[in-house]
Amino acid sequence: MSAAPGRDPRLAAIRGFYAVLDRDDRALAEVLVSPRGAGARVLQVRLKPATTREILTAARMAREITRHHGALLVVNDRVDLAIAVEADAVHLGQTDLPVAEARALLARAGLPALIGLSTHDLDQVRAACAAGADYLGFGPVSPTRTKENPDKVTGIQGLASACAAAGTTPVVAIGGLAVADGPSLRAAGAAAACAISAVNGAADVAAAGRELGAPWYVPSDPL
Ligand code: 3NM
Repeated sequence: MSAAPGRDPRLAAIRGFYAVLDRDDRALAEVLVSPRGAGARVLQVRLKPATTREILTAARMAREITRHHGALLVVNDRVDLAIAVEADAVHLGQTDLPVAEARALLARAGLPALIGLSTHDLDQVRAACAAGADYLGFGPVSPTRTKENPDKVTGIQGLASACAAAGTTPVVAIGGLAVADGPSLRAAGAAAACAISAVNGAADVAAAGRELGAPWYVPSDPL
């Protein structure tokens, strides 16, 4: 987990609990990224279904909160909205803009945002790395009801193979994860873990997020 030469320092935030804001809810955003809450270092805005205006409003609010807490703001799917709110990263799916086109648009807008790409099998992992994605999502590791038409479940072995294939590119495990899954996900080589329903739907969101991310922050582990 040591930093590779030339690695973008912003990628240090892709570690432990990767939080998703799935509704326009300021209190939820605050508890996800506050160090007194779940303590996520990264927050992705992913509202589905939602209008462009609704996503923009939530992303502006999340920009304010992530800036206050020094966390990374990621906008899902939408390069235009990432530019509008000056996000730190945009997260793309397999059917969204290709990495090169997204990178070119961001450069033209003067926003050197990171680009994350969702992957679901080893071929996609290799292609994403070749295309220059800064980090990868990989899943669904377990069955999920949050995503429409999810890909085939990869299991923890599939995740381990993906992390090996990704090399130094950080991999965020996603899909049907429980808050107790952190140790096995970390052992498989994931840099971070994203759970939406298990954290955002928990009675104690702060405790759930902290539990998921804790294995990446054991005291003996150098950052
Ligand atoms: N992407 P939950 S699975 C947004 O496989 C998303 O790429 C996935 O939600 C993928 O933690 C997923 O509630 C949903 O299962 C994750």
